[in-house]
Amino acid sequence: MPPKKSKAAASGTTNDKINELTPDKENGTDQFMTTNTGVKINDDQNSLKAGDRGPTLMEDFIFREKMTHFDHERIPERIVHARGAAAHGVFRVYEPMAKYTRAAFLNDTSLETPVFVRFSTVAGSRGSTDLARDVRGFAVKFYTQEGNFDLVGNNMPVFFIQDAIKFPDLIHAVKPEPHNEIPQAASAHDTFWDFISLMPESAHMITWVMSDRAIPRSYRMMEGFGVHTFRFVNEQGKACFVKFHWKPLLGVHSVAWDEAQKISGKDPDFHRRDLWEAIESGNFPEWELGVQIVAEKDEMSFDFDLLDPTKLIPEELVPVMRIGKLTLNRNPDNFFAETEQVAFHVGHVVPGIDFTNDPLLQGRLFSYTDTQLIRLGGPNFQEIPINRPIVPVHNNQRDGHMRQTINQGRTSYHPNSLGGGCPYQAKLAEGGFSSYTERIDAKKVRERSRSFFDHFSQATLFYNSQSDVEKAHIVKAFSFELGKVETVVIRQRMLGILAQVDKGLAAEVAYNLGLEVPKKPEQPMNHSIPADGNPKKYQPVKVEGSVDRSPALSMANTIKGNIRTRKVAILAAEGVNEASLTTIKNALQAQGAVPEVVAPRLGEILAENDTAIKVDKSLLTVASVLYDAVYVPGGDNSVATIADNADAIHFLNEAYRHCKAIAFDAAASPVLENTYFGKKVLSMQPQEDVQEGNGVVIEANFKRLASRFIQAIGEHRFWERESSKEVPA
Ligand code: HDE
Repeated sequence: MPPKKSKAAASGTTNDKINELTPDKENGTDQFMTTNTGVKINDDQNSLKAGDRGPTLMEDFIFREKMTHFDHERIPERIVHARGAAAHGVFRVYEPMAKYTRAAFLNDTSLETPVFVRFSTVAGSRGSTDLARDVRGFAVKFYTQEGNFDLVGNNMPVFFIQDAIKFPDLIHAVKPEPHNEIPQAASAHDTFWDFISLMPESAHMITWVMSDRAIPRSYRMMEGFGVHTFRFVNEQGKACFVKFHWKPLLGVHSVAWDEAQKISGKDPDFHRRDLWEAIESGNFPEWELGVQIVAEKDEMSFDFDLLDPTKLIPEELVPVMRIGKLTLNRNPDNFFAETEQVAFHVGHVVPGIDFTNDPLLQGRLFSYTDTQLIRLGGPNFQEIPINRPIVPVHNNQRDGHMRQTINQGRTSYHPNSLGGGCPYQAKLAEGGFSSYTERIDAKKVRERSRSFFDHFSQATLFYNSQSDVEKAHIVKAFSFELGKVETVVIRQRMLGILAQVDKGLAAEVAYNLGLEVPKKPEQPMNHSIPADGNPKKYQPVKVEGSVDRSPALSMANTIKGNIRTRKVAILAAEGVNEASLTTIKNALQAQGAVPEVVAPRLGEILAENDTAIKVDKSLLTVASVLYDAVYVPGGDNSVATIADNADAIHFLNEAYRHCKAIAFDAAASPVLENTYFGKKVLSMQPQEDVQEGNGVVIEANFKRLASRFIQAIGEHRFWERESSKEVPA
């Protein structure tokens, strides 16, 4: 018998539990190694040779099988959204939605619909960093009892372009430049901004991408949007328009841009790891599904076109109704088999959900299956386990590469009599899908509706709805990205676009670029030369919208106060005051936070009272950018060591710079003196209010210390610090 695998004793921390040795589900504890034909392998260490110093023999079928399989392990990565992470979960609706849709999974409140959700970045390749400034994909596969429904959305509610025919251009422009394949997973380069500056319709989306939404703290703290307007259709065949939203229960939070760039070096898997660890530790990420419903008769009652994917419906005009909850509760067993092979498609809908004529959506309906044919190698990708519906599949499709189903019988056509007429077509009442009978009566044209020509009003609405801090971040992001553009005329053209979004925004970015905002912005022509040759007809227009501020668009108004899963570093060394460390650690854990003892080296540290304390991470392997907050406990020796350790002081300086909650046991105040912010902060203490203390808590009483620190972490960030002149460059 093969040796049984041992199971390591479970110990305290989350990470220990995650890393605990467990037998493979697949192999159990007593399986022999075999070839793919099931032959038991007796030696997996040596190939078959003519003599122990001789050549390898062709005859070695075990070697050849293993190597051939290895040589074919890679499949083409997704052309966009290549970098991703996913999880399994469930969805449950709160109230029957029968008034709007006949979709069964949105009507039965007792039903838990299994889901598989994949988050992704768009531009980078499979091995790129999670923290790139980018849109995030938010793709949900619902395995419903009426077949699979895929809601393939993003974490921003609008898109760059209005017509799918421009998608290859957009993606070619943002991907690494073709002559030298630089830069990876970054939009800060000439070809991208060349394209954007010539596409005024991208003004709204690009303002979102330059906001902190493009650098989320966690996949678990992002909103999701279906982007397009879809249709719900009820049992009576009556339709309404619907926009889909995902609202994270942990709120919407981001990191700082400087931090994002540093995380990319310290832990390029930051988001992937965060999702994985949260689920492994039982902190299941949750979102509410929201819908904005618009009656058919109101289709034309907005100052923008519902079919235009560069527009959102302000929540002030149509509130988001929260109709159900998504919980992610299980990590994939195998990244390739599930996360890589999952095939989403906007065209996977179930009865009760239907499309609109949004030209971007219409183009997507073609693209997704087409891409799977090459990526997954043929038409049978729906048979891969992660893609299979939970309901049986019966049709007359046959054969093709890697067919898994063994169809029985003679009939693979319909109608037939030999097969008893099976499989039958389902009537509407039997759950058959029937497309919404929208009336179409039009000329066949290559044109865009005039109602799509307002490219700037909602960009302005978005910018106006941001807090001062958010606006400052947008200015910085544009300045960074355009600063990396080498062709001056592109920068100038882009300033012309920004001037139409907001004059102040354009002026600030122009200042940072050392340029003037063009007096008369170059007005790029929007679309093709029309058949009548009159390009004027195609110039963008600006419409006065009925909403000039939408609080829902600002992350400053998100949910705060929940510190579950927030990572807190406790900087300690030999001689730490055990009570000072443990009391705060326990208080944080009680609130669901994840404190980790970070010390100059791994192993254990001996506290003042001789208790041995386990070190979770050493200063050599972590950095402040991987934590949400930091605490320095007392203990003379520990305080002296930390005060003298350049990495520890850098840790604190950086945490301050990134506006994070920081707490000091009053006995650890000497450490503060070596930080750049110490003097300022000490002069502001003591403060009862964490806001007044600007997120830095210094306190001798452990109970008060814990409660003020927890309150500060719950605020997420103290962005006001950024205006401080003392922040080092
Ligand atoms: Fe996609 N998109 N897309 N997209 N998209 C793909 O399909 C495409 C668009 C989105 O985790 C591809 O299987 C076109 C908008 C996500 O596997 C491809 C257009 C939105 C994912 C494709 C768009 C999305 C994709 C590449 C313009 C938000 C990742 C691999 C008409 C609503 C899904 C694949 C996953 C993936 C085409 C625009 C979301 C090539 C042609 C708008 C989340 O088929």
